[in-house]
Amino acid sequence: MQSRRDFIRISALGIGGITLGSRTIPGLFGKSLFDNPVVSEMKRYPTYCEVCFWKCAAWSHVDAEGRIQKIIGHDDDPHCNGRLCPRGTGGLGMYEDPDRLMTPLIRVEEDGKQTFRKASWDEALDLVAKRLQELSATYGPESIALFNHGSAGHHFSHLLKAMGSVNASAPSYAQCRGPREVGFKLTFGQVMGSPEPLDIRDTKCLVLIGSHLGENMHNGQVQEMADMIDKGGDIITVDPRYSIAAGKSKYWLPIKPATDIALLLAWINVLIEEKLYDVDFVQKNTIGFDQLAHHVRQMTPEWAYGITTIKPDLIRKTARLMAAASPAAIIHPGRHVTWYGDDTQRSRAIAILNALLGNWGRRGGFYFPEKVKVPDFPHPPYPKPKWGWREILDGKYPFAALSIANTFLDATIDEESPYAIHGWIVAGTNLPYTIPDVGRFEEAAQKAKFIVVVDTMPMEITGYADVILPECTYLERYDELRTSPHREPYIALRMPAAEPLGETKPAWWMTKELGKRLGLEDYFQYADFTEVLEWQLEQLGSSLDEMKKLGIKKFPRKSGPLYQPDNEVPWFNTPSGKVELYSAQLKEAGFDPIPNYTAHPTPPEGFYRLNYGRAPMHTFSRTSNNPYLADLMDENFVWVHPKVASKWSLENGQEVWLKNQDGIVSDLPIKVRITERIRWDSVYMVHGFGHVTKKLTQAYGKGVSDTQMITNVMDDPIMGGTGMRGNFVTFIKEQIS
Ligand SMILES: Nc1nc2c(c(=O)[nH]1)N[C@H]1C(S)=C(S)[C@@H](COP(=O)(O)OP(=O)(O)OC[C@H]3O[C@@H](n4cnc5c(=O)[nH]c(N)nc54)[C@H](O)[C@@H]3O)O[C@H]1N2
Ligand SMILES: Nc1nc2c(c(=O)[nH]1)N[C@H]1C(S)=C(S)[C@@H](COP(=O)(O)OP(=O)(O)OC[C@H]3O[C@@H](n4cnc5c(=O)[nH]c(N)nc54)[C@H](O)[C@@H]3O)O[C@H]1N2
Ligand code: SF4
Ligand SMILES: [Mo]
Repeated sequence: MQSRRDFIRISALGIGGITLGSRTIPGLFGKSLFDNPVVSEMKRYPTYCEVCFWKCAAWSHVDAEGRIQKIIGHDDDPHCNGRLCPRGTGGLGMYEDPDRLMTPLIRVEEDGKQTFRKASWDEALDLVAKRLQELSATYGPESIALFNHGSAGHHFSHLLKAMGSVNASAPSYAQCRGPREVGFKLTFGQVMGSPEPLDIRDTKCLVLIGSHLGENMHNGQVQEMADMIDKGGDIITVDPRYSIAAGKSKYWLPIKPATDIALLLAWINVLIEEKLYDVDFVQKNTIGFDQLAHHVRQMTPEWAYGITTIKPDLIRKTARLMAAASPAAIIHPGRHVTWYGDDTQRSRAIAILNALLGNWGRRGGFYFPEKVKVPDFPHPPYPKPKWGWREILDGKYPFAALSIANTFLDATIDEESPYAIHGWIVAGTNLPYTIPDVGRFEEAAQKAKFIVVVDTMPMEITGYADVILPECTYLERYDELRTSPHREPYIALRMPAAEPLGETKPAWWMTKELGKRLGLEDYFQYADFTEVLEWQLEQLGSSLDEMKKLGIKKFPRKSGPLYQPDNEVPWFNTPSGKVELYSAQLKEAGFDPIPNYTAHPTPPEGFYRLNYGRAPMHTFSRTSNNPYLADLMDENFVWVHPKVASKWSLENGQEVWLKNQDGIVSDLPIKVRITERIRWDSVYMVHGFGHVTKKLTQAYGKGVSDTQMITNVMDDPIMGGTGMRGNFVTFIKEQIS
């Protein structure tokens, strides 16, 4: 049966390909990015990196022939302190990638087969505007959803709101840090945001609970961690895997997966029973201490040992170490925290432990961040939508503060619902590699009546599009000003270092053109995005000229000191105005007011828990085709404990297929890496590989996609995060045909 939407592997169509007259791709071959070309003779243009969302400010260096030769971190930027991570340095590969999307494409049927044909921008934009308008007229503008991640999302969410929909969603919430934000908001009245306001450089004890800094290359944090180690600070790493951070730690706690809450409660028990907590902070600034103390009384290290496999003595020693360092001690809140569905509660336990250490607003703990408020370029008020993502949730996930991307998939499948989603704009997110339960994605993609994808690469998501709009890379465009919270408020400019290759265009241009076609020109009252930047910078007392020279600009703090002054009583944005160790809000909504440990299923016989994470030289699925970064690592391996390897007679480098608990077999094989660094009950792989699109000539067919194996999604009932670590895999040594 032919489906509404065949997945088109943009292959053999000859549609990508960078050929610009006689110009060959600069630097792609025969040059190492890690060489040192003479940058002093080059022109430099400010930018901020888009290879991940740490957004390091940088300079693109361009030679006399107009070729971008190198990207170097901005010395004054606290996100990078002049040093990009390997991915940022290799960001040039995003620009030079020979497989880039180069022209708009429209899905057509030829001889009964669906394919893409090249289209002009006018054709493509006319078609997108027409289809969006039709959907809007038939089902209301609210039925159009935006899936976004990264800078393009800013421009498209403005367009979406101007159309009358607030249904925009990014995987950085329900697939990433949502539970942490809710856990901290419930406890301290404040979310962590990005970058997290952690005073790592001055801390004396850093506790990492599955935060694998060093592989998770969030630049400023990794640098500060290195500094604190140099200054003699201690790290305690809780990770079932011997991570890079574990190798730098005073204590590595190889916890049994899915049992962290028990360890956290035992640590709380020790701090309270041994009176190691910050009594003054707790008395003045928290509510619910007595209930907490009562709650954890039985949760001794001995109790936790039986659950976590961490010895009682080690639990006590580590609790004492953090207490001795407090308030210059941090339990890192983590970032990708959607693990087991009880993630908001785990994040609450982390927040509570931090509160007991009295590190809020203290040097070496949490500082008070501040960011520059960049004014919105004037536009008419947005129309008021009749419904939005909250109606889609229908009371589910009561503490969700942002939309839940996967519920948009459900709302697309549920076509008859009054809150059905019918049209998708996808800008900068590779959904089938990002949202767990690919079957659900497939079904939703079939039901969607129209899909437009805005991307730089022919990633898998483009195979589902009706129209593909090729965006130029961050090195070829202006974008909104970066204004992230930090110790001092900063703004950073991104400007092009080169003309867009091929027919590619920036998202701001696409949205303006679509706005024009949708009768929304009032929302886009500028000929060029530089007018927006010029206006905004003028309001801030700067100018585009100045920013082109500076790249980043620092402003004085207005919100007060970086740390809590001793003579002032802090106020917390919670219902009680205090840190809520006991949460009446959660209780009222029917959830545990203080976190509890509940057991999770363990792998059945012959299966191993699928664990996954980051590699320092890659970001999700977006960099696996990057020529420079693929040079450093071009496939993922499945890490297997020697005991398991021996049981299965597996050898290093041997290819196996994986099968999960629901019978899903990986499309591709993956090579075995035998290592003591992983527990015997788990296997590990780096996320982002296993591409099935042939047009990704570098990444095609290499490794396995962890997402394909994640079909058991453990929803967080509090806020809707998609717990992904409850999946188990076994090995298939011969391919099943
Ligand atoms: N299985 C599994 N799933 C996960 C995770 C995991 O570890 N394992 N991690 C989760 C986390 S923490 C997060 S934050 C999300 C990340 O999820 P995503 O951000 O969706 O990750 P990517 O796979 O990198 O997809 C990014 C897409 O943006 C495109 N792109 C890159 N640059 C640009 C640009 O300048 N403009 C446009 N228009 N497009 C661009 C890329 O080509 C790619 O198609 O994934 C989540 N999902
Ligand atoms: N190089 C690189 N850096 C990145 C990214 C990238 O793509 N590449 N992405 C960025 C983004 S968006 C995010 S959200 C972060 C994610 O990075 P983090 O938030 O640091 O980490 P996670 O991906 O959640 O966790 C991976 C670690 O958790 C461990 N783990 C698995 N199960 C358990 C368990 O039950 N308990 C404990 N304690 N540990 C467990 C794994 O062994 C692994 O070491 O990384 C960011 N930094
Ligand atoms: S941490 Fe690396 S990839 Fe992320 S923004 Fe900074 S340089 Fe770019
Ligand atoms: Mo993330």
